[in-house]
Amino acid sequence: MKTGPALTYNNPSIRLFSPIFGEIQFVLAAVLLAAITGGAAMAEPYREGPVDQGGVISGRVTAGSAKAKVERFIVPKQAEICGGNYRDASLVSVEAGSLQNVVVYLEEVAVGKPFRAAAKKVTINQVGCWFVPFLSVLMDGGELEAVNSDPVLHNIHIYELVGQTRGSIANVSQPRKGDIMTMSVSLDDGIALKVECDAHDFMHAYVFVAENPYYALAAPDGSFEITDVPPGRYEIRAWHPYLGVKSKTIEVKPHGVTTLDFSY
Ligand SMILES: [Cu+2]
Repeated sequence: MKTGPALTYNNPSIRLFSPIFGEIQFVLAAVLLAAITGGAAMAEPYREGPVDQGGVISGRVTAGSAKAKVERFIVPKQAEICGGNYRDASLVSVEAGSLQNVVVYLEEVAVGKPFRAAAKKVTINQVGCWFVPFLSVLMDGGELEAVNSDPVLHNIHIYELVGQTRGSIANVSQPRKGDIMTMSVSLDDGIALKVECDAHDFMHAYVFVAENPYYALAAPDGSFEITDVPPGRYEIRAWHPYLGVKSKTIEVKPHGVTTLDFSY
C-alpha cells in the first residue's frame, strides 16, 4: 500500500498547500485511467534477492528524427541572481546524434539486485535560479531533498507525471538561502516528477522514480548499460522528459550480453 508524500522541513515559516483544482483534475484522470485499464491489480512491489547467472543489456539512445528544442523565457526580475534578461531552457538536447536526458529501464522486475545508495536520496539544489541536476533518478519510496542556495525566494512545486497528465503533490516555499526541504516519494501510477518553481517560471527539473534498480541514465554519448539482470523476457523502455516513452521487448540469456538501441 503506497502512501502520499510525507514532508519535513527546517523552516517553520514554510507554507504547504495544494491547488485543489489541480488535485481534482488529477484524481479524475486517475479514475479514468483505472477505468480504461479495467482497474488491473497492481504489480507486486520489487524485492531485493540473489541474482543467478545475471546478464547485461547495453546499447545507445540516438536522436533519430528528434531535433534539439529550446524555449526562451524572459527573466523579469532578480537578474543579478538568476543571470541575464532571458533564459534558454533546453527541452530536447542532442549531442553528436545522441539524445540527452534519457532513462532506460526495465518494466516489471519482481526480484533482483539492490538499489544503489545514490538512488535512495536525491538532492536538488537551487543555485543561480537553476535546478541542479536537471534530471535525476530516485527509487520509489526514496527521499527527495531540495536546497535553496540562492539569496532569493524559490517556491518548489512538485508534480507527479502520469502519461500526459500531472498532479500536484507538494508545494513548498523556500524564502531563505540555506532552506532545506525533504519529502519521501511513493508514486501510485506515475513514473516521474516534474519540479518547477512558482516564483521563476523558467526553472524546470525532472526526477525519474524507479520501481526497480534496473535502469540507466544514458551517458552524453548515448550509451547505457544495465547489469546483473536476472535471465528472462522483459519490456524495456526509454523515457525522455519531453519526448516521452519508447518501448521494446528483450530477452536476457544467462550470463548473456544483449545489445539494443533506441531511436526517437
Ligand atoms: Cu525560483
